[in-house]
Amino acid sequence: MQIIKLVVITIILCQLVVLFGLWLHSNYISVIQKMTGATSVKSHIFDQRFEPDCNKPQNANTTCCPKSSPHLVGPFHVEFNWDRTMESVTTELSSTLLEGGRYKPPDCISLHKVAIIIPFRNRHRHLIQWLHYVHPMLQRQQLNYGVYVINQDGEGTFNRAKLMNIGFAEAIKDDYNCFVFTDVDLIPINDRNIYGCFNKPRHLSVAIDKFNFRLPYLNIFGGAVTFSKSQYLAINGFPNDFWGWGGEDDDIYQRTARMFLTVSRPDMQTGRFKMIRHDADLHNDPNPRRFELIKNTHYTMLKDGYTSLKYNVKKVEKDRLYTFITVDVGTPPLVEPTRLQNTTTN
Ligand code: UD2
Ligand code: MN
Repeated sequence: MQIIKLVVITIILCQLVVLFGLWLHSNYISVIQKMTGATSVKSHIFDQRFEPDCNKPQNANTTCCPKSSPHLVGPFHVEFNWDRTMESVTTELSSTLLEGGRYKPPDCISLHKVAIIIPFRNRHRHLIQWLHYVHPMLQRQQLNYGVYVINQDGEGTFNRAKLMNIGFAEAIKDDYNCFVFTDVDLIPINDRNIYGCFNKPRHLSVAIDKFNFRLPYLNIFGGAVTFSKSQYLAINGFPNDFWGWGGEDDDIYQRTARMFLTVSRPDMQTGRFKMIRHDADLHNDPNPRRFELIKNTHYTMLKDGYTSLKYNVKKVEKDRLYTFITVDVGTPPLVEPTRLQNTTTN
């Protein structure tokens, strides 16, 4: 009798804990908003259905492109030829593109209107290879797209995630509904890996040659990812305060998991990439604060992100192959408050 009582009480307690967990999760945003005073992010956004552009009423009389493009070939050959120049790639591709690296399929309305955002500084050699292979692939995918290279001005500490926020802020002016954020050194080798948006934020670069075509760890979210406009806004964009190499991809994963629970991914054959080998860059040393920052993402994500983004555009250049936007991202805080505390107490 006693045992039955105990079991019943345990079951009831477990149910209460589960219910409390579910309540906390569904009210997460409002709870955090109360704690932080941040009010700009909507609550309860776990699954943002992606609405294709061509379903909009004004496009009712035109043909949407098919779900699967007839131009896809699957795996394709990629070889880094270092004799290629920006001029040779321009000659090769300019007839297919509009100013600023823009393209629309000629015969149908694309399901996706995609801004491709590349965080950048001093990687022209890589950009040449990327443009040579990825433009034709995006065209085979029948995307309506534009390529935005967001170039960090000056020699200060590199800030990849902030550059991606700036890319979103600048490209959204051209009315995109989907955003691909990709490293300049990642070249897809299967064109069935669609650079478009899905019902969840998507990790595209799941199988990279550098990692023997495997995920090095389950929650990796670096390389190339896609977000619809509303998915990106739901996570308050990316962090602005990761200066130097590393950690920002894990922060973005945590923001995404918090709002969408899981991410979308292609299968390991479709999601294959070649990564251009390179040495570490100047002014992009591993960020010593990255582990400490990632621990607090759930609390900081509403305060630090798209809604708190500050930057200055120095120059916008519309080349035939891309729009090149040079920006001042600012500098990392000189003395961090936690450091200051540590030094004064030690
Ligand atoms: C990994 C991640 C990358 C990012 C980085 C840590 C994968 C496949 N890649 O790449 O997404 O999370 O670690 O920050 O998981 N860049 C420049 N100039 C610079 C420095 C960086 O253009 O001076 C850009 C460029 O687009 C580059 C990207 O930032 O591809 C990432 O930097 P990385 O290539 O040095 O980092 P990596 O290869 O370790
Ligand atoms: Mn790299």
